[in-house]
Amino acid sequence: MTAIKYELIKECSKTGARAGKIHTPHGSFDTPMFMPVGTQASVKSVSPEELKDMGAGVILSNTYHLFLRPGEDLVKEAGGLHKFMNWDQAILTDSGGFQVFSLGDLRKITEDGVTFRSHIDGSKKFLSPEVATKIQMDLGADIIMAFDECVPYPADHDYTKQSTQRTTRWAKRCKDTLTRTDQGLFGIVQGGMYKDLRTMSVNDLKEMDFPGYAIGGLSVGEPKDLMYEILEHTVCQLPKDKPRYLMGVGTPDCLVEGVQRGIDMFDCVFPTRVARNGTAMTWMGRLVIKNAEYTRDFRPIDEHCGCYACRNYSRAYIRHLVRVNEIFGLRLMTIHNLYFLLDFMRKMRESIMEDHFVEFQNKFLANYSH
Ligand code: PRF
Ligand code: ZN
Repeated sequence: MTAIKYELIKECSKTGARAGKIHTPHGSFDTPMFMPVGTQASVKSVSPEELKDMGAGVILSNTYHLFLRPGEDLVKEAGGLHKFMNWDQAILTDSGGFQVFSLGDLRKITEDGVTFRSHIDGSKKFLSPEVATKIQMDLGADIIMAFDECVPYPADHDYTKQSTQRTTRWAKRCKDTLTRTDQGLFGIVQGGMYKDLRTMSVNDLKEMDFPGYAIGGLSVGEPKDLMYEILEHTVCQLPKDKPRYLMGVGTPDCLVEGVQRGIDMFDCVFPTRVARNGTAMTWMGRLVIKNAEYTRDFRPIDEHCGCYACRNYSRAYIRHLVRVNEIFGLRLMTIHNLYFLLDFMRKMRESIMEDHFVEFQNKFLANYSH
Protein backbone atom coordinates (compact mmCIF):
# COMPACT_ATOMS: atom_id res chain seq x y z
CA MET A 1 0.00 0.00 0.00
CA THR A 2 1.41 3.32 -1.00
CA ALA A 3 -0.20 6.50 0.30
CA ILE A 4 0.51 8.57 -2.79
CA LYS A 5 -0.23 7.42 -6.32
CA TYR A 6 0.46 9.39 -9.49
CA GLU A 7 -1.74 8.81 -12.51
CA LEU A 8 -0.33 10.13 -15.79
CA ILE A 9 -3.26 11.10 -17.99
CA LYS A 10 -1.91 13.04 -20.97
CA GLU A 11 1.45 14.10 -22.35
CA CYS A 12 2.01 17.14 -24.55
CA SER A 13 3.21 16.08 -28.01
CA LYS A 14 5.66 19.00 -28.32
CA THR A 15 6.97 19.73 -24.81
CA GLY A 16 7.54 17.91 -21.53
CA ALA A 17 4.19 19.14 -20.15
CA ARG A 18 1.90 16.50 -18.70
CA ALA A 19 -1.54 16.33 -17.11
CA GLY A 20 -2.27 13.85 -14.36
CA LYS A 21 -3.87 13.19 -11.01
CA ILE A 22 -2.36 12.62 -7.59
CA HIS A 23 -4.31 10.33 -5.28
CA THR A 24 -3.90 10.81 -1.53
CA PRO A 25 -5.72 9.49 1.56
CA HIS A 26 -7.54 12.86 1.60
CA GLY A 27 -8.76 12.86 -1.97
CA SER A 28 -7.24 13.42 -5.37
CA PHE A 29 -6.12 16.56 -7.14
CA ASP A 30 -5.39 17.28 -10.79
CA THR A 31 -1.90 18.22 -11.92
CA PRO A 32 -0.18 20.46 -12.80
CA MET A 33 -1.36 22.14 -9.60
CA PHE A 34 -0.47 25.14 -7.51
CA MET A 35 -0.61 24.62 -3.73
CA PRO A 36 -1.66 27.65 -1.67
CA VAL A 37 0.59 28.16 1.34
CA GLY A 38 -0.82 27.93 4.85
CA THR A 39 2.35 28.39 6.86
CA GLN A 40 0.68 28.68 10.27
CA ALA A 41 -2.10 26.13 9.59
CA SER A 42 -4.12 28.80 7.79
CA VAL A 43 -3.96 30.26 4.30
CA LYS A 44 -3.83 33.86 5.50
CA SER A 45 -7.31 35.41 5.67
CA VAL A 46 -9.26 32.75 3.73
CA SER A 47 -11.38 29.90 5.09
CA PRO A 48 -11.13 26.26 3.99
CA GLU A 49 -14.59 26.60 2.40
CA GLU A 50 -13.42 29.55 0.32
CA LEU A 51 -10.29 27.66 -0.71
CA LYS A 52 -12.37 24.71 -1.82
CA ASP A 53 -14.66 26.99 -3.84
CA MET A 54 -11.61 28.33 -5.66
CA GLY A 55 -10.66 24.78 -6.62
CA ALA A 56 -7.75 24.17 -4.26
CA GLY A 57 -7.44 20.43 -3.69
CA VAL A 58 -4.19 20.57 -1.77
CA ILE A 59 -2.47 23.08 0.49
CA LEU A 60 1.00 23.35 1.98
CA SER A 61 1.95 23.93 5.59
CA ASN A 62 5.26 24.22 7.43
CA THR A 63 6.98 21.95 9.91
CA TYR A 64 9.25 24.75 11.11
CA HIS A 65 6.45 27.11 12.12
CA LEU A 66 4.11 24.50 13.62
CA PHE A 67 7.02 22.96 15.57
CA LEU A 68 7.75 26.36 17.16
CA ARG A 69 4.07 27.26 17.65
CA PRO A 70 1.78 25.61 18.73
CA GLY A 71 4.00 22.50 18.80
CA GLU A 72 3.36 19.23 16.99
CA ASP A 73 2.11 17.52 20.18
CA LEU A 74 -0.80 19.95 20.38
CA VAL A 75 -1.70 19.39 16.73
CA LYS A 76 -1.51 15.65 17.33
CA GLU A 77 -3.78 15.99 20.36
CA ALA A 78 -6.28 17.89 18.20
CA GLY A 79 -6.44 14.84 15.94
CA GLY A 80 -3.85 15.94 13.36
CA LEU A 81 -3.49 18.96 11.10
CA HIS A 82 -6.52 18.18 8.90
CA LYS A 83 -8.83 18.15 11.91
CA PHE A 84 -7.07 21.00 13.72
CA MET A 85 -7.56 23.40 10.80
CA ASN A 86 -10.78 21.89 9.41
CA TRP A 87 -9.30 21.05 6.00
CA ASP A 88 -10.37 17.62 4.77
CA GLN A 89 -8.47 17.56 1.48
CA ALA A 90 -4.80 16.87 0.81
CA ILE A 91 -2.04 18.57 2.79
CA LEU A 92 1.69 18.67 2.13
CA THR A 93 4.13 19.77 4.84
CA ASP A 94 7.57 21.11 4.06
CA SER A 95 10.24 19.64 6.30
CA GLY A 96 11.65 22.78 7.86
CA GLY A 97 14.89 22.25 6.01
CA PHE A 98 14.35 25.49 4.11
CA GLN A 99 12.84 27.70 6.84
CA VAL A 100 15.62 26.86 9.32
CA PHE A 101 18.05 28.35 6.86
CA SER A 102 15.96 31.37 5.90
CA LEU A 103 14.46 32.23 9.32
CA GLY A 104 16.46 30.54 12.11
CA ASP A 105 19.30 32.47 13.77
CA LEU A 106 22.86 31.28 14.53
CA ARG A 107 22.48 28.00 12.70
CA LYS A 108 25.00 25.23 13.11
CA ILE A 109 24.87 22.32 10.67
CA THR A 110 26.41 18.97 11.52
CA GLU A 111 25.93 15.50 10.08
CA ASP A 112 23.36 14.94 12.80
CA GLY A 113 21.14 17.94 12.03
CA VAL A 114 20.77 21.68 12.53
CA THR A 115 20.92 23.59 15.81
CA PHE A 116 19.41 27.07 15.60
CA ARG A 117 17.71 29.78 17.57
CA SER A 118 13.98 30.34 17.13
CA HIS A 119 13.18 33.54 15.23
CA ILE A 120 10.35 34.08 17.74
CA ASP A 121 11.97 33.99 21.17
CA GLY A 122 15.61 33.12 20.52
CA SER A 123 15.36 29.77 22.30
CA LYS A 124 17.69 26.98 21.18
CA LYS A 125 16.13 24.34 18.92
CA PHE A 126 17.26 21.28 17.00
CA LEU A 127 15.94 19.76 13.80
CA SER A 128 17.28 16.63 12.13
CA PRO A 129 15.97 14.12 9.61
CA GLU A 130 14.54 12.05 12.47
CA VAL A 131 13.02 15.00 14.36
CA ALA A 132 11.54 16.61 11.22
CA THR A 133 10.02 13.29 10.12
CA LYS A 134 8.55 12.58 13.56
CA ILE A 135 7.03 16.08 13.68
CA GLN A 136 5.54 15.51 10.23
CA MET A 137 4.14 12.16 11.40
CA ASP A 138 2.44 13.96 14.32
CA LEU A 139 1.07 16.66 11.99
CA GLY A 140 -0.24 13.94 9.69
CA ALA A 141 -0.03 15.57 6.25
CA ASP A 142 -0.60 13.29 3.26
CA ILE A 143 2.68 14.27 1.63
CA ILE A 144 5.71 14.97 3.79
CA MET A 145 9.12 16.22 2.71
CA ALA A 146 12.63 14.99 3.44
CA PHE A 147 14.80 17.23 5.64
CA ASP A 148 17.30 18.94 3.36
CA GLU A 149 19.69 21.82 3.09
CA CYS A 150 18.75 24.27 0.35
CA VAL A 151 22.21 25.18 -0.96
CA PRO A 152 22.53 28.97 -0.95
CA TYR A 153 23.28 30.89 -4.15
CA PRO A 154 26.01 31.32 -5.06
CA ALA A 155 27.96 28.41 -3.60
CA ASP A 156 31.14 26.75 -4.84
CA HIS A 157 31.24 23.25 -6.28
CA ASP A 158 32.95 21.69 -3.29
CA TYR A 159 30.48 23.05 -0.71
CA THR A 160 27.52 22.18 -2.95
CA LYS A 161 28.79 18.61 -3.34
CA GLN A 162 29.28 18.08 0.41
CA SER A 163 25.90 19.61 1.21
CA THR A 164 24.04 17.67 -1.49
CA GLN A 165 25.58 14.36 -0.40
CA ARG A 166 24.58 15.12 3.18
CA THR A 167 21.02 15.93 2.04
CA THR A 168 20.94 12.52 0.36
CA ARG A 169 22.13 10.78 3.56
CA TRP A 170 19.49 12.74 5.45
CA ALA A 171 16.80 11.60 2.98
CA LYS A 172 17.67 7.97 3.77
CA ARG A 173 17.31 8.70 7.50
CA CYS A 174 13.89 10.32 6.90
CA LYS A 175 12.80 7.24 4.99
CA ASP A 176 14.00 4.96 7.79
CA THR A 177 12.12 7.04 10.38
CA LEU A 178 8.72 7.11 8.64
CA THR A 179 6.45 4.38 10.00
CA ARG A 180 3.02 5.69 9.00
CA THR A 181 1.71 4.00 5.87
CA ASP A 182 -0.84 6.75 5.14
CA GLN A 183 1.84 9.36 4.37
CA GLY A 184 4.08 9.63 1.31
CA LEU A 185 7.62 10.95 1.76
CA PHE A 186 9.09 12.90 -1.16
CA GLY A 187 12.84 13.15 -1.72
CA ILE A 188 14.31 16.57 -2.54
CA VAL A 189 16.87 16.99 -5.32
CA GLN A 190 19.58 19.54 -4.53
CA GLY A 191 22.90 20.13 -6.31
CA GLY A 192 22.87 23.91 -6.64
CA MET A 193 23.62 25.23 -10.10
CA TYR A 194 25.92 22.31 -11.02
CA LYS A 195 24.58 19.83 -13.54
CA ASP A 196 26.89 17.00 -12.44
CA LEU A 197 25.69 17.41 -8.84
CA ARG A 198 22.03 17.58 -9.90
CA THR A 199 22.54 14.30 -11.76
CA MET A 200 24.27 12.75 -8.76
CA SER A 201 21.44 13.87 -6.47
CA VAL A 202 18.74 12.50 -8.79
CA ASN A 203 20.49 9.15 -9.16
CA ASP A 204 21.10 8.71 -5.43
CA LEU A 205 17.51 9.62 -4.56
CA LYS A 206 16.04 7.43 -7.31
CA GLU A 207 17.78 4.45 -5.76
CA MET A 208 15.74 5.03 -2.59
CA ASP A 209 12.51 4.88 -4.61
CA PHE A 210 10.43 7.74 -3.18
CA PRO A 211 6.75 8.09 -4.15
CA GLY A 212 7.56 11.58 -5.48
CA TYR A 213 10.47 13.92 -6.08
CA ALA A 214 10.87 17.61 -5.39
CA ILE A 215 13.38 19.94 -6.96
CA GLY A 216 14.80 22.20 -4.27
CA GLY A 217 17.52 24.82 -4.36
CA LEU A 218 16.06 26.78 -7.29
CA SER A 219 14.56 30.27 -7.29
CA VAL A 220 17.11 31.24 -4.65
CA GLY A 221 18.38 34.40 -6.38
CA GLU A 222 19.89 32.95 -9.57
CA PRO A 223 19.02 34.42 -12.99
CA LYS A 224 15.85 32.95 -14.47
CA ASP A 225 17.62 31.52 -17.52
CA LEU A 226 19.99 29.60 -15.27
CA MET A 227 17.07 28.30 -13.22
CA TYR A 228 15.29 27.07 -16.36
CA GLU A 229 18.48 25.41 -17.61
CA ILE A 230 19.10 23.53 -14.34
CA LEU A 231 15.41 22.69 -14.08
CA GLU A 232 15.37 21.23 -17.57
CA HIS A 233 18.52 19.20 -16.89
CA THR A 234 17.01 17.84 -13.66
CA VAL A 235 13.37 17.11 -14.56
CA CYS A 236 14.16 14.97 -17.55
CA GLN A 237 16.12 12.54 -15.36
CA LEU A 238 13.26 12.01 -12.90
CA PRO A 239 11.01 8.95 -13.22
CA LYS A 240 7.94 9.52 -15.39
CA ASP A 241 5.61 7.57 -13.16
CA LYS A 242 6.11 9.74 -10.05
CA PRO A 243 5.01 13.30 -9.23
CA ARG A 244 7.55 16.12 -9.62
CA TYR A 245 7.35 19.16 -7.39
CA LEU A 246 9.20 22.44 -7.95
CA MET A 247 9.54 24.05 -4.52
CA GLY A 248 8.93 27.73 -3.86
CA VAL A 249 8.00 28.78 -7.40
CA GLY A 250 4.72 30.50 -8.21
CA THR A 251 4.87 33.46 -10.56
CA PRO A 252 2.84 32.88 -13.76
CA ASP A 253 5.88 33.00 -16.07
CA CYS A 254 7.80 30.46 -13.96
CA LEU A 255 4.74 28.22 -13.67
CA VAL A 256 4.43 28.01 -17.45
CA GLU A 257 8.15 27.33 -17.83
CA GLY A 258 7.98 24.66 -15.12
CA VAL A 259 4.95 22.94 -16.62
CA GLN A 260 6.60 23.01 -20.05
CA ARG A 261 9.47 21.00 -18.59
CA GLY A 262 7.23 18.45 -16.86
CA ILE A 263 6.60 19.79 -13.35
CA ASP A 264 3.36 18.67 -11.65
CA MET A 265 3.27 20.62 -8.38
CA PHE A 266 4.25 24.12 -7.24
CA ASP A 267 3.95 26.18 -4.08
CA CYS A 268 4.79 29.79 -3.34
CA VAL A 269 3.88 32.55 -0.91
CA PHE A 270 4.02 35.00 -3.82
CA PRO A 271 0.28 35.29 -4.69
CA THR A 272 -0.85 35.59 -1.06
CA ARG A 273 2.04 37.81 0.02
CA VAL A 274 1.76 40.33 -2.81
CA ALA A 275 -2.02 40.38 -2.39
CA ARG A 276 -1.57 41.72 1.13
CA ASN A 277 0.82 44.28 -0.35
CA GLY A 278 -1.82 45.50 -2.78
CA THR A 279 -0.64 43.72 -5.93
CA ALA A 280 -3.24 41.85 -7.98
CA MET A 281 -2.21 39.17 -10.48
CA THR A 282 -3.92 39.21 -13.88
CA TRP A 283 -3.50 37.71 -17.35
CA MET A 284 -1.95 41.04 -18.40
CA GLY A 285 0.58 41.16 -15.57
CA ARG A 286 0.59 42.76 -12.14
CA LEU A 287 -1.87 45.47 -11.18
CA VAL A 288 -0.77 47.65 -8.26
CA ILE A 289 -4.15 48.50 -6.77
CA LYS A 290 -2.75 51.28 -4.56
CA ASN A 291 -1.78 53.36 -7.59
CA ALA A 292 -3.62 56.67 -8.02
CA GLU A 293 -4.88 55.65 -11.48
CA TYR A 294 -7.43 53.31 -9.82
CA THR A 295 -8.95 55.95 -7.51
CA ARG A 296 -12.08 56.29 -9.70
CA ASP A 297 -11.84 52.96 -11.50
CA PHE A 298 -15.16 51.24 -10.84
CA ARG A 299 -14.37 48.16 -12.92
CA PRO A 300 -13.45 44.88 -11.19
CA ILE A 301 -9.76 43.94 -10.81
CA ASP A 302 -10.18 41.72 -13.88
CA GLU A 303 -13.31 41.86 -16.07
CA HIS A 304 -12.98 38.19 -16.99
CA CYS A 305 -12.29 36.86 -13.49
CA GLY A 306 -15.05 34.87 -11.82
CA CYS A 307 -13.78 35.27 -8.25
CA TYR A 308 -15.86 36.63 -5.39
CA ALA A 309 -13.91 39.91 -5.34
CA CYS A 310 -14.27 40.55 -9.07
CA ARG A 311 -17.96 39.57 -9.13
CA ASN A 312 -18.84 42.07 -6.40
CA TYR A 313 -16.28 44.85 -5.87
CA SER A 314 -14.48 47.54 -7.82
CA ARG A 315 -10.82 48.48 -8.06
CA ALA A 316 -11.69 51.82 -6.45
CA TYR A 317 -13.29 50.13 -3.44
CA ILE A 318 -10.54 47.55 -2.96
CA ARG A 319 -7.91 50.28 -3.40
CA HIS A 320 -9.59 52.29 -0.65
CA LEU A 321 -9.74 49.28 1.71
CA VAL A 322 -6.08 48.38 1.12
CA ARG A 323 -4.97 51.99 1.64
CA VAL A 324 -6.75 52.30 4.98
CA ASN A 325 -5.57 48.82 6.01
CA GLU A 326 -9.01 47.25 6.27
CA ILE A 327 -8.78 43.47 6.74
CA PHE A 328 -11.51 42.95 4.15
CA GLY A 329 -9.28 44.54 1.51
CA LEU A 330 -6.53 42.00 2.16
CA ARG A 331 -9.08 39.21 2.02
CA LEU A 332 -10.49 40.35 -1.33
CA MET A 333 -6.99 40.68 -2.79
CA THR A 334 -5.97 37.24 -1.52
CA ILE A 335 -9.16 35.63 -2.81
CA HIS A 336 -8.58 37.17 -6.23
CA ASN A 337 -4.90 36.16 -6.50
CA LEU A 338 -5.49 32.56 -5.42
CA TYR A 339 -8.52 32.25 -7.70
CA PHE A 340 -6.48 33.68 -10.57
CA LEU A 341 -3.58 31.29 -10.06
CA LEU A 342 -5.76 28.20 -9.61
CA ASP A 343 -7.71 29.21 -12.72
CA PHE A 344 -4.42 29.74 -14.55
CA MET A 345 -3.36 26.17 -13.65
CA ARG A 346 -6.78 24.81 -14.67
CA LYS A 347 -6.50 26.47 -18.08
CA MET A 348 -2.99 25.08 -18.45
CA ARG A 349 -4.23 21.57 -17.64
CA GLU A 350 -7.07 21.92 -20.15
CA SER A 351 -4.61 23.02 -22.81
CA ILE A 352 -2.45 19.94 -22.16
CA MET A 353 -5.51 17.68 -22.33
CA GLU A 354 -6.41 19.15 -25.72
CA ASP A 355 -2.76 19.16 -26.82
CA HIS A 356 -2.81 22.94 -27.19
CA PHE A 357 -0.23 23.72 -24.52
CA VAL A 358 2.19 25.50 -26.87
CA GLU A 359 -0.65 27.74 -28.11
CA PHE A 360 -1.58 28.48 -24.49
CA GLN A 361 2.01 29.40 -23.76
CA ASN A 362 2.32 31.70 -26.79
CA LYS A 363 -0.95 33.43 -26.05
CA PHE A 364 0.01 33.90 -22.41
CA LEU A 365 3.40 35.39 -23.31
CA ALA A 366 1.85 37.73 -25.89
CA ASN A 367 -0.52 39.24 -23.28
CA TYR A 368 1.59 39.14 -20.15
CA SER A 369 3.90 42.00 -19.25
CA HIS A 370 6.53 41.43 -16.58
N1 PRF B 1 13.94 22.84 0.22
C1 PRF B 1 12.81 22.79 1.01
N2 PRF B 1 11.81 23.68 0.87
C2 PRF B 1 11.94 24.64 -0.05
C3 PRF B 1 13.09 24.76 -0.89
C4 PRF B 1 14.14 23.80 -0.76
O1 PRF B 1 15.16 23.80 -1.45
C5 PRF B 1 12.87 25.88 -1.71
C6 PRF B 1 13.78 26.42 -2.74
N3 PRF B 1 13.15 27.21 -3.72
C7 PRF B 1 11.61 26.41 -1.35
N4 PRF B 1 11.09 25.67 -0.35
N5 PRF B 1 12.70 21.83 1.92
ZN1 ZN C 1 -10.89 38.10 -9.36
